[in-house]
Amino acid sequence: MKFETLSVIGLGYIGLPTAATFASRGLKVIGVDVNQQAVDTINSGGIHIIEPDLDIVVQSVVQTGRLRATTTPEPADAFIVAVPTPFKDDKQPDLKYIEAASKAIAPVLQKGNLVILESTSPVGATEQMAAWLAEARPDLTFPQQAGEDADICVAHCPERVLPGKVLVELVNNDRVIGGMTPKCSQAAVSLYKLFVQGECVVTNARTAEMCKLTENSFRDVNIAFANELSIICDKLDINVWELIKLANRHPRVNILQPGPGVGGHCIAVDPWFIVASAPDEAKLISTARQVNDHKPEWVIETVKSAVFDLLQANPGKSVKDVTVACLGLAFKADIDDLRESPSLDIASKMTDAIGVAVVAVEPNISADFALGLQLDVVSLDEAIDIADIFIVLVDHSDFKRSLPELLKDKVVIDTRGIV
Ligand code: SAJ
Repeated sequence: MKFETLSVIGLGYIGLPTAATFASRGLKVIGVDVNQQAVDTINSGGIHIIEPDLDIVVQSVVQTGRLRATTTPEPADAFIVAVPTPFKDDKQPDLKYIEAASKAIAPVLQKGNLVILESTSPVGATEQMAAWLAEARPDLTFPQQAGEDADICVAHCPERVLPGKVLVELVNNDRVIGGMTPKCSQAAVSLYKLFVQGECVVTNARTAEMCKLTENSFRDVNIAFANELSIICDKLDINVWELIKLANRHPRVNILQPGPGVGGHCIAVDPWFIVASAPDEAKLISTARQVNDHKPEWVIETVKSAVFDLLQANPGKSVKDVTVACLGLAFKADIDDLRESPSLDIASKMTDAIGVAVVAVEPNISADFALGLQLDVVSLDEAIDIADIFIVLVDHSDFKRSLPELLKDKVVIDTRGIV
């Protein structure tokens, strides 16, 4: 299959780097997003997210006319759907963005097109997307109706790139390609091979869906183990960081790092898709989610004890005279992404939970963005001057360099083990 034009639906953390990378390999890429502001920013050569080197690539492909953004889908040889797949209040997957994307591209589909779902999805979502497309376009045939003879090929090719290293991992990681038929898989392989240097490994759509969920659940369960250890060690007065370093000297032990909880739109979400599909069977996966989700509450309780100790030592002070500085709001180091961030959760709940004043420091967000957070966001220097207690919530590289010295004589709760 030959591809000249590609349309990427959803220009977020995955869609935009993917669109830009394809464009940098010579494809004519049409990026589609419902957010007019994002579309305008991209068309002016800028980016609306933080990801190392992405600005340079986007600027170059927009300048050469290889990437153009719009809010209205246009015909193309292939379509990549990279929209969010959140969960609802009851932790059931919410496919409304995939449904909307399917309905938006259906009118411009043409015989011979390939449609790829990249969004992390519950098992069965690719078949569901194909069903929505078929419903909207009864004049075309789809793999669920015509198998290998279908007019439109459909595949699931989950993204697996690490935020902060997206451009490198997009090219180097192996790619799981799950076509609804072998022909669909081959079509998708020939598209990704335009830039993927890793191996493109073929399977079916359901296995590809489950594979992505499995990878993130594996990590979630392992982080839960580290988080549980940190709570046990606190109780037993053992330094968990030292403990993990020691245990990891065993040739078959590799424990991950505890933190304030698990954030992001992936690891904190995807395991619930497995639980939703097999609620009685997915016991460990569900417990791990609960352990990780509980960690922010535990951090707040720890801060409460520190505040209590501080007031005991300073009888003239009352709780509202105490200022707690939350250092970091992003869900992990060196990014600006606050989605599902346990750090933001902790900072936002602290005043109500304990009664202290809270200031927050997040070097990776703009002043304008900070204004919308309903938090007193200050510079690190200002926080050092005014706060009584410091909680290290994110291990940003800058923090790793400066905090050990800056917090030397301060009351510190270090959820990341960097000071
Ligand atoms: N975390 C810890 N301790 C650790 C590692 C991570 O507390 O030892 C926390 C982080 O601070 C963060 C959360 O876990 O809050 C998730 O961070 P992460 O770096 O583990 O993963 P993500 O969410 O940035 O990206 C993951 C990756 N999946 C795996 O590594 C299996 C990435 O490859 C996926 O593409 C991405 O999810 C996704 O989009 O699904």
